[in-house]
Amino acid sequence: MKKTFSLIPMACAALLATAPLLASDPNQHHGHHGHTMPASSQEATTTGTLHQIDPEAGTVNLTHPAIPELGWPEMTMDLPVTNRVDLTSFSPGDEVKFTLRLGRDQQYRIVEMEVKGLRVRD
Ligand SMILES: [Cu+2]
Repeated sequence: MKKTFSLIPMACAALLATAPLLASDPNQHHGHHGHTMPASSQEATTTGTLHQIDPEAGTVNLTHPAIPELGWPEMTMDLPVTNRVDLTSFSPGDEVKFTLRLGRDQQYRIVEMEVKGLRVRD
């Protein structure tokens, strides 16, 4: 008997289909960006679908769309999360909005993350 494929690729497709919400976020604010833009961006806010969450290791596995600010294609990957983000409040399958920031060690980390859809802010 053959195993069925995981649902993850379908989740990616669904995410891409809903990508237009990336296009504009009138409520975005970047109060900590007081200086001129660096040559390449060290921070980007985007969306994703969580697949795995490891609070002990401080990592998540997620699928994110292309991130033009960083020159990243759309992909499924593991990302470290800073201890400012409480991973115990997330579940696999959550659609999230998150901010990546480049550390001095040239490693991108998620510095902020929230579930989309549950909490509506305006
Ligand atoms: Cu990636």
